[in-house]
Amino acid sequence: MSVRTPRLPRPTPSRRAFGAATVTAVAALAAATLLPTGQAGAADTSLRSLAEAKGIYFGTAMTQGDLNNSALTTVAGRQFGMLTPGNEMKWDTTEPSQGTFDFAPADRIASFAQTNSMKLRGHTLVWHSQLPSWVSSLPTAQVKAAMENHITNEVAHYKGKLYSWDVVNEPFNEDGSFRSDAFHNAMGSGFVADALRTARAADPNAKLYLNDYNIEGQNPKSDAMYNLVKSLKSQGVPVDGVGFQAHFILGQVPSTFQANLQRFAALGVNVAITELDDRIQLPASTTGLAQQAGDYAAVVNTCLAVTGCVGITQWGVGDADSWIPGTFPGYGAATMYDADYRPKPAYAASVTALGGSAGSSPTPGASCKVTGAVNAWNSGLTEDITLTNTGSTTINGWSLAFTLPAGQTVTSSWNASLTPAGGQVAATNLGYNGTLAPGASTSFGFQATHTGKTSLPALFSLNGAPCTTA
Ligand code: 9MR
Repeated sequence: MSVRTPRLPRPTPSRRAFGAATVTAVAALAAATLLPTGQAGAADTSLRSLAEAKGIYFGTAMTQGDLNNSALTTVAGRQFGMLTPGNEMKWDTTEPSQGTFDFAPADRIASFAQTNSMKLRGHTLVWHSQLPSWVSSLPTAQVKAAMENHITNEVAHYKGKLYSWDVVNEPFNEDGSFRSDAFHNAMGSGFVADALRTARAADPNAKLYLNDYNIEGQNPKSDAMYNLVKSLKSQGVPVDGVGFQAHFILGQVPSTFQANLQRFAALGVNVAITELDDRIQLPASTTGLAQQAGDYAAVVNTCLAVTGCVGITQWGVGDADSWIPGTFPGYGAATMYDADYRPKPAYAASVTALGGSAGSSPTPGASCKVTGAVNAWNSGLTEDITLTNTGSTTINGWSLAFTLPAGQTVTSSWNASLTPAGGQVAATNLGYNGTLAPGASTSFGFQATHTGKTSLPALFSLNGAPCTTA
């Protein structure tokens, strides 16, 4: 994959360099004829496949501890094609004391990515935060050499293994002035060019990014980033992309988002959404979750609309592993998956924005199968659902998420506990039927009112992983 071709025209739909090789096969699958039930054929409707079919990636962030959470890793591997270590590549982990490097934690994340055929974003080399105190205590005259040595060693360790590096993270204050940190204090704004050049020398193929928050819309901070990138490009400094973290507040995706990404792309750099989340005041209401779905769809549509937007990364897999509640007390529910890794409306909205059908979810290799039957009358119906464990490991405790056809509202259920009763439903096992050995099935059912649509629910996923429905 060429590093220096963002200006070159690319054929539709692979108008981006990313994922072009998979476009034909996935597009062919996506075009599979719909079956009479409204379920797609063998199409893989994961975020990663749908994104790749559009020529972009959909990624997530994981930390070391996440590797022990099987519900999380299952969703991560199936749904996301790009991975960013949440903390493990930061300076305090990789060079905790001067000249002593530790890449073991990040290597564990890299290995997970490799096992699951995910690409990696390196995050981050030069940042004022999560910086060991020895760096900020250095005499000013020694900071440049320490920075270059840090970059050289870390980038060399991952040479050829990373898609991109966030070389400099969060260099600006909100008013567009440079943040006064160890690097700016020692080198002035020239630290950015020096860091980029050092990284390029250590790995000529990784795409080199500048990354920041609150630069998604047009404002003094994004103006500063724009002017910096323009100046770097005019000096021939190797900068390949700008990362827009996109830590949004519900309902506040900036109206200038697309125009802003567009002006950066016009400078000849790629743009990427690097840390997407959308925080909601807790408890999240149904209306809030619907607004969040709209926000996610807006982000996906924005990236798709901007040639040069290479992909989107969500910061964390599910609400349980998001940084938001710890930093913004009273806020949370910021990702596409709930605390039990069940897809939320934002997931369905993202799938739809990527051209998938929220009503079809079969995935090759899925470990669950769902069949159902409906008995409908004027304004009511009963549905019997059978869930089969088609995987090779025993399921201990299950939660089957699905989307009801519009107008259906559950009024009672049996053999499972159903919450909530409208729209997105989660059916959870009762005490007696939580264990499903490989090949085993269990059935539950519910009664619902309807307003004309009497079809079966759609988008079934078991503990966060999509089920087949044939
Ligand atoms: O997700 C990271 C969290 O685990 C750390 O505690 C936090 C410390 O600053 O950093 C988080 O990630 C940050 C990212 O590296 C840069 N942009 C802001 C993110 C949220 O703080």
